[in-house]
Amino acid sequence: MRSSLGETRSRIKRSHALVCADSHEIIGLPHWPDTDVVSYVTPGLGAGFSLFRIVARRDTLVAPPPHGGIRFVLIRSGEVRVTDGTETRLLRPDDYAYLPSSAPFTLGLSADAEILCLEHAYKPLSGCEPPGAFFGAIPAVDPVPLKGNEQLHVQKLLPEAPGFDMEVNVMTFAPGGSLPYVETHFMEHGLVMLDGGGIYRLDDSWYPVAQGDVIWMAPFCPQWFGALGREDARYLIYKNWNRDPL
Ligand code: UGY
Ligand code: MN
Repeated sequence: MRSSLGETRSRIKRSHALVCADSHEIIGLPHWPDTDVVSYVTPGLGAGFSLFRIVARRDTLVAPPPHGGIRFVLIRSGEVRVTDGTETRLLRPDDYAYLPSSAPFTLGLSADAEILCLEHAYKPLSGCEPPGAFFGAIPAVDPVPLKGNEQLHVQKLLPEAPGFDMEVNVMTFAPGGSLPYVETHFMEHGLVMLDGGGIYRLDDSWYPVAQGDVIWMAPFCPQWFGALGREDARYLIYKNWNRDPL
């Protein structure tokens, strides 16, 4: 709900940002024709990646990123036809694609399509072939909890191979579940609350968060989450991964 009284839940700090629907700026971009774009996280904040939402206004065709790099898309609604002219996939809600810049993948969005999109510059690893395109669907929650924490499950969306310089995971917390400790690490995060809510500690601030909220965590931002309410809290989380920080 937007307020005309100068209020917003969004907070932009040096070490983190919380971006909420009440302050979204909906724009158009020439390389995303016939779509509404909401940029949640960009390098302008200090981030090493870009995270945004795309909503198609009509059937539309989107070219590969003009700036190269990896494009990761998660379908939230509608259909998206992904093709490089050789390989074609039709993606539906909860399907996702990791698209390298080495192949010219276009996105054909249906008029009702909504996608989450994350882009970053790929960091090569010497002696390691960069991965090709990878497609999947958010899997059912693994019955085995994370490190014996009964209330926390993690689903990894990308292969655990050194060629991948990023991780995208879905983390599911049962009500009352939490991260086991306050994390500080050199990797940064982009996070989208998919369901439920709770309290996010970011640096020395504590924020109530709910479905639709987006968070950027800079390297070393102290972070902790505790789930509240009666339903599971679920978030999608990106981090730069598998590479030396230097
Ligand atoms: O993978 C992570 O670093 C994750 N546990 N961080 C987080 O949920 N804030
Ligand atoms: Mn973390």
